[in-house]
Amino acid sequence: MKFYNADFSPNCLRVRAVANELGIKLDIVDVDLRKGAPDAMKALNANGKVPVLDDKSFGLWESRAISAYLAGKDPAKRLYPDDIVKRALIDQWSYWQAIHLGPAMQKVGFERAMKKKFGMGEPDESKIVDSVAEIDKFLKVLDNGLGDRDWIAGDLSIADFALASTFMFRDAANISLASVPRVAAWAERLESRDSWKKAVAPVMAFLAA
Ligand SMILES: N[C@@H](CCC(=O)N[C@@H](CS)C(=O)NCC(=O)O)C(=O)O
Repeated sequence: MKFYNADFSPNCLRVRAVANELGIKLDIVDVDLRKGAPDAMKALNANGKVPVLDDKSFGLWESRAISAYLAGKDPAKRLYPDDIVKRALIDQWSYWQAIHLGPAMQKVGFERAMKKKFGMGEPDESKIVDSVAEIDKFLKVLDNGLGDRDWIAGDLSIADFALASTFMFRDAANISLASVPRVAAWAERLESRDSWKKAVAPVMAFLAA
């Protein structure tokens, strides 16, 4: 399966980690978005955004949908189980990450870490006051949601990978988890998995460059 990827992208990271967890080898095609997406990718995703999966000409975009599709290829691993309650919880946290936590984290990550890296100027804290306050609120929601569970929906699932990728800029963007110990422990648990370490290595190389 061909996978159109960008190393700095949290959306690509979550899919690479899910594929690693499943033992699925993706044929990575690195895309330099500043130069524009390749035609073969745009033919599959007219949005021109990564990630895009090409599974024998079946094109699929939206990272969480790709994660669910890959999980469906190996149901025994139960990363996206059939049970409707479990699946509903996985969807709930995945959508929440996509619509609420993720955008706030991305705004702060861009302003504090990526803006300078992309040569787009110095960080401007006045632009992210609302997002910083939102993150504070959302992290408490996640901390309560985890409760005494190891994983957000009970067992390890694609929702954990969806959520985890949103934290990839946290050190570079100075986002502390000190006040949310269950989130900190969960992040450490997930980030110590081989699947994650392998997926995140190119991100760390990108941030360090
Ligand atoms: N909701 C999409 C977001 C995809 C997205 O925004 N990708 C970014 C990289 S993180 C991108 O390709 N940006 C390039 C552009 O917008 O031209 C997903 O989860 O896959």
